[in-house]
Amino acid sequence: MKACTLTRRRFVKAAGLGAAAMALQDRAAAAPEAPGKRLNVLWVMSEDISPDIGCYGTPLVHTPNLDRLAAEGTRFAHAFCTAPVCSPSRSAMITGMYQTTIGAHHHRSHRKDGYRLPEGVRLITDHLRDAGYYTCNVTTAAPGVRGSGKTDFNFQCEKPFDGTDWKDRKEGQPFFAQLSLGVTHRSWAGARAWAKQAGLLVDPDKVKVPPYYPDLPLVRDDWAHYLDSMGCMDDQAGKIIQRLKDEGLYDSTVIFFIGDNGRCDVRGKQWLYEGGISIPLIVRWPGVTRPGTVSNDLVLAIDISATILAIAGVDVPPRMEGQVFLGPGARPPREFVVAARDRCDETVDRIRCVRTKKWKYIKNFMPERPYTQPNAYKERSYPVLNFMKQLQAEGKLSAVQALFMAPTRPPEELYDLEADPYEVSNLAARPEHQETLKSLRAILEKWIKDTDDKGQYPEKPEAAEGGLGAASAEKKADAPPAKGKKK
Ligand SMILES: [Ca+2]
Repeated sequence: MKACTLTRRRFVKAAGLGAAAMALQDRAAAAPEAPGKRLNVLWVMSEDISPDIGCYGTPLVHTPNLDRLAAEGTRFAHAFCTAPVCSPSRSAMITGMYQTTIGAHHHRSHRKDGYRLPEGVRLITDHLRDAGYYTCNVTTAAPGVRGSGKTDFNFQCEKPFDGTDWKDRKEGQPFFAQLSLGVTHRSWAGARAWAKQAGLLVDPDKVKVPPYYPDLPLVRDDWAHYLDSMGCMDDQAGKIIQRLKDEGLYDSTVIFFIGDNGRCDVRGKQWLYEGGISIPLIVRWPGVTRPGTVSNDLVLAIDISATILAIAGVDVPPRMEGQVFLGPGARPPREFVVAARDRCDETVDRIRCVRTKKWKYIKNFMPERPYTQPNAYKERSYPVLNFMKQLQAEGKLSAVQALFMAPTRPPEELYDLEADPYEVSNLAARPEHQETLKSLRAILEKWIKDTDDKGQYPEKPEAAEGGLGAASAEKKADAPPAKGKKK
């Protein structure tokens, strides 16, 4: 998809316009086409994907529908989830709050303890319902396509959605639909079967393996299998878009497409490297997004939550941490984003990161523990992890590959993402980068204080016990989809 080659931003820059004018034109854009008419919102989230889609520059994948969506709307090059794993990330998105603020930060820790959201924090669907919207978590997405219906909220709540299909709304009622696509979740069996039939299997010999992985057949195969899932997911996204068109809703519906967390791999899902927190974000907002634009603004997934309220004409609650990032009422772009990793299943950890456009600062609060702490889910689901452990024991990893196998972690990591996009050269101890380190450390410390990051407090034993069931739940989610069944 080459429509993104000359972005509006680059064009404005080339034309010599000032930064302020550029920001105004890019972000405030035009008013919606039909003032007064309330737009529908469709929020599609695909499981466990990094921006590995054609329009993001990924070769070998076949994603014509999402590439077209990006050509008709805006692609965000710097979008991030607030947590690199499902339940904290989705808890944040549905509330517009950092999971660390609302006590939902330990993955699936509140399944048995009746934990409820703090006073004054509501689901965006509650706000939307009050505003007259029909809310649904779509299962019957389009002919031949099922949404997984997953919520995975790490708190108890009643009736987060009104139904499972926007067709059940009242006549003339606007809708908010959330839709989870599960085909990109490991084990990718259903997606690969689709790709094989379509003649779109990715050739493992052609994939580009990150330098922190050993370039060996098992790794190439696993990476190619992940990329295989993109084509099937894109096909499903295309069918959903076609349904909107068939129903005459395409130009009255704002579409957000994202991943719920990064790819399910070593240094991906469950960690705060780019593979874990960087997600695709494509927005088509009729009358607001300009075709084929690319935005380099830093956006958090919780900013989508706030923006959806704005689309619906709902005042964003002052307490909401997500901020409107697009359209009328857009706030100035973020100068940094923060993401957090806490206990996942049986594996206790606390990691925080601050990311600017250039820098990534990571704080390991438990540096005495290795990156590769024992974790049943990851040991079962990440073949590359087990393979790398074996190669490490045999002394066959390069220095860069061995970084992640170290028995302990540095308390702080600092990466220059422009010079080192794979985050393998930790600059935290370099004298010339101490000012940068100090300023990012200060940002994190202030954020922890300002948001009252709940990760700083000990977990209640009953919640910790509840989280141990998460591994078996994830195992169920990993099962290959049965033909014709929910994927
Ligand atoms: Ca996920």
